[in-house]
Amino acid sequence: MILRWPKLTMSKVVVIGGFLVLGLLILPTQIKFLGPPWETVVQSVTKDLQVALGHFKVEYNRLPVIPDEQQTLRSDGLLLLSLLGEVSESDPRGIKFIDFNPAKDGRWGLTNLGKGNKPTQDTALVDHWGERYYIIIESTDDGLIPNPEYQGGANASLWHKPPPNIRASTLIYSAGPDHDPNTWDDNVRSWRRDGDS
Ligand SMILES: [Ca+2]
Repeated sequence: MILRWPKLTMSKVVVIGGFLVLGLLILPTQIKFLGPPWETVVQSVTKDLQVALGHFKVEYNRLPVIPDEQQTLRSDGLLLLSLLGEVSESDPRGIKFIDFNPAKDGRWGLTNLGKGNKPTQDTALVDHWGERYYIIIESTDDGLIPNPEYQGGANASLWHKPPPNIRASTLIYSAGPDHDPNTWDDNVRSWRRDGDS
């Protein structure tokens, strides 16, 4: 048996061409709708902050702030200003360890900037949902940080059991789209869920 391509009439060509044009019109809209994966972009900021803090420590053999044990810091104040190269007391060499764009509509960048977009005491770095990041610094010299997700194991499930400690020098996370740092399903963290940073 010989298979033949169906004969193309002018009307079929018009219909197929119409669908092709429609597809080309819809495709960019679909791609725009899918948009950038915000979780991935937000996680890259948490990792950038981690790297900047690491560079600060290599440069000065200390961190911009010394937190109390298990204290959770936020991406603002002395810590942020020092990384931005704005505090001569903690960063005498005036090194800019990290830089961010001004936030738009209170989201995704630096808020409360002063004249000429200069960082001020009130400046904060906010995530895609307008919240400051959470930062925990290892303070016991054993290379471990208590996992903020652990909650005594009470929130363990069949699929995910948060380890009690994470091996890292810093843990940084975003509260995610729901703005709540205690709901971990949508939190964006700098470390892997299985406990390695
Ligand atoms: Ca959350």
